[in-house]
Amino acid sequence: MTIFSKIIAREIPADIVYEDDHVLAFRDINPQAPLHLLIIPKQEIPTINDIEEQHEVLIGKLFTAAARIAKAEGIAEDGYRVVMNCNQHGGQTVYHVHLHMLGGKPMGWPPYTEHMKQG
Ligand code: DGP
Repeated sequence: MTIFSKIIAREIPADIVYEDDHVLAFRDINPQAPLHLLIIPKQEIPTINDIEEQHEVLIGKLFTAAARIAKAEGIAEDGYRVVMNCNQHGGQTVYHVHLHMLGGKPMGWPPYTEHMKQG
């Protein structure tokens, strides 16, 4: 059980921007861009390494939700970055898979965030 399961269960508050039967999206508590959302499956899958065939439809739904959310947030045309971190070298801190959606400014390249540079 991670903090994200508590957000899904409404046990702790979050600024939720999207919800359907399988997916929840909310604003990151520590934004790295003007728009920084986390898009998560309601089913808890710890890391990308745990994704199996049975999850393929669900993972697809994350991206369908991402497309809808980008349009709703007004960043679809300008563009945005979607990132999923895995384990320590990937900078993962919450072990419930999530897409980071970053936008509202040009994101630049390479895609290292400040907190990752320090690590
Ligand atoms: P990652 O490092 O890829 O595992 O990203 C985890 C993100 O989750 C990180 O950017 C901060 C965010 N986060 C952690 N705890 C909370 C929380 O309680 N609420 C919200 N909204 N975001 C959180």
